Amino acid sequence: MTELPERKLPEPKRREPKRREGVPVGRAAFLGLAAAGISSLAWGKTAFDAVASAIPSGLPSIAPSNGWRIYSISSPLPTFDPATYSLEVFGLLDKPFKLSYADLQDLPQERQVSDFHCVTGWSVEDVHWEGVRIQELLKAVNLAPNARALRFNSAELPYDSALTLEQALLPDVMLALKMDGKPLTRPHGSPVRLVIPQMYGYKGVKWLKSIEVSREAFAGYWEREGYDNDAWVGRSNGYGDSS
Ligand SMILES: Nc1nc2c(c(=O)[nH]1)N[C@H]1C(S)=C(S)[C@@H](COP(=O)(O)O)O[C@H]1N2
Ligand SMILES: [Mo]
Repeated sequence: MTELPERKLPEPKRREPKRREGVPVGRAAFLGLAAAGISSLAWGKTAFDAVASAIPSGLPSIAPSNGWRIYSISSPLPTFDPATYSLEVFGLLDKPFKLSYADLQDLPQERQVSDFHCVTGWSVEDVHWEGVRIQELLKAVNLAPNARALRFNSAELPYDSALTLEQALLPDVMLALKMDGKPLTRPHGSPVRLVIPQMYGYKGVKWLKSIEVSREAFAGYWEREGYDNDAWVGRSNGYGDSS
C-alpha cells in the first residue's frame, strides 16, 4: 500500500444529499470545510485512486474504485493503550458501566463477512469482521422507558454518529475488534469500531470511546453537514428512491 501525503479531503459526494434548512451541502460545504482546515487522510491503493477520491461533487465523476481509504477528521490519529482503554456506556440506563479492552474480548465474539460502502462511491467487498453484538453489550442492563437511540462517540473529537435502537440491534451490526482476522489497526479505528453493513461508512464510528443511550438519534458529525441520519446503502443521500 502506498502512503500518500495528507490532503484536504472532506467527505465529497458524487451526488448531493437532500438539502436541509440551514445546512450547507455540496460545493459550499466543501469550500467551507476546506477553509476550516478539516482534513482527512487518504492512503489509497494507487495515486489514481486518491486523486479520484479527492474530486469534489459537481466535477465529472470517475468510475468508483475499490480498496480502503483511511478517513479521519483530525490528526494525529487517536492512540490505543490496552492497559488504559475503556468503552463507557452511559445515559438512559439503570447503571452506567465501563468495559476494558479485556472485558470486550471476554464477551462472546461473533463473526461476519459483509461489504463496506462509503457514500462517496468506493466499496470494499467481503470484509471479515469479528466482535461484539450490541445486543450482547446491553444484555444485562435495563434501559429507561424513553430510551430510543444510541449515540456513538469517537476518541477522535468531535466525530460521532447515532442509530435508533432498532437499527443498532439489526443482526449484522457489531462493535468490531478485528478486521480480516487481525486486531483493528490504528488507521482503521483501534481498538473498536462500529460496523453497520446496511448503512454507508460514515455511520461506522472508528476509535469508539463511549456509547450514550438517548431519546433520539441526533445528528452526528457528517449528518450535521447534511448527510442523512438513516444512511441506508442505495436508498439515502440522493441514491435510489430517496432523492
Ligand atoms: N472517528 C472517525 N470515524 C470514521 C471516520 C472518521 O473520519 N473519523 N470516517 C467515516 C467514513 S466517512 C468512512 S467511509 C469510514 C472509512 O473507514 P476506513 O478509514 O477504515 O477506511 O470510516 C468512518 N468512520
Ligand atoms: Mo465515507
